Amino acid sequence: MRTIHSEKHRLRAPQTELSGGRLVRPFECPERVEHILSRIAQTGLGPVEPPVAHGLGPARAIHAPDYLDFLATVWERWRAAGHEGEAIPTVWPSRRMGRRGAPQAIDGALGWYALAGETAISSGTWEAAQAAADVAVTAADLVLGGARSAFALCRPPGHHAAQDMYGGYCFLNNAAIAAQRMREAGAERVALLDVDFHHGNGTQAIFEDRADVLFLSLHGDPAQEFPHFLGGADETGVGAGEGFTVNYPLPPGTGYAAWAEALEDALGRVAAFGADALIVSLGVDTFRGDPISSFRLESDDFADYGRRIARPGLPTLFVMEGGYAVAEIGVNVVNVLTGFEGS
Ligand code: SP5
Ligand code: ZN
Repeated sequence: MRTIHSEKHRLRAPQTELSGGRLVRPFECPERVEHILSRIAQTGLGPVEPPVAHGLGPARAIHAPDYLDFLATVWERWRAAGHEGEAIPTVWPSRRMGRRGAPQAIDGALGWYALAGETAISSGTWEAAQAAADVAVTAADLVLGGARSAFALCRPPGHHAAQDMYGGYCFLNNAAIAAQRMREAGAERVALLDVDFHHGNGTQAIFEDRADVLFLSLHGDPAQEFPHFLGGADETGVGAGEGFTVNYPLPPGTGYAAWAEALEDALGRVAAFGADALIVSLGVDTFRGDPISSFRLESDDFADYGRRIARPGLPTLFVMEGGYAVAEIGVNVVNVLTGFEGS
């Protein structure tokens, strides 16, 4: 399997994450990618190649113009306002507010576009986010060109980013951008399976009113887990998209047997949908050692579910999302990919 990867991910290197009332070193850190790359080399998974630059066109097909302008300028505006730390929102257009649109001041604009406050913005964030989108598009093009599978080693991740919202470590929704790319290249139906521990709220929001992209997500129950406000089993799509959103919220402590049962149901729906291609939002924060999550998958379980994901026999694009047990992330990710390939 070919991997697409950009060194520009290193430009996304914030020093702070607001966690438990403290500013800590971010869980979503550059070493994650280094561990995955060394495991790819160690196992001989396949070549690692840089992305083709596509400009903002593919991102514009998913994200709002004002949101992209915000991302492109937020860091300069934050510095121009005289702030010395990294950009973190402190105020939101919460319930019973938010009638006035994005405010002029950067402090207000941050809250307007942020869905969470843990994700600090720093100098190279926008450049890294654009490179991650290029990675996803380049890998999607490999699959469109006839490859059985490809791995988009995206960083920063994407599945929490909606049309006009960032947070949960995400800025551009790499998997959604790839799905749209596939649609525009002629795939009539795309299934997007999100196995990250967290609900893919951004991806759901982007596709909830569409019948051409089936979104399925296995995740920690939002009653207990981030992102808290989306991901219930009763969210099944909107309008023409009714029936094309499927959520599997699972309780803290979920182990592989229960998780795999949900996966089997999801794969059955992928087959019934008649997808032309499958995109996997691949987060390995379901691992039992993950520092911010509560599922209990073992490293071997990742290989097992990689095999199961191969079963529908679809051209498959894996897009990197979360996973914060850094020492084990390489083994867990590559286990999914080799499980898929070996089956
Ligand atoms: C892509 C992705 O996996 N994003 C996840 C973002 C989660 N950020 C907030 C997590 C808060 C978790 N707090 C639990 C701490 C347990 N020690
Ligand atoms: Zn996650």
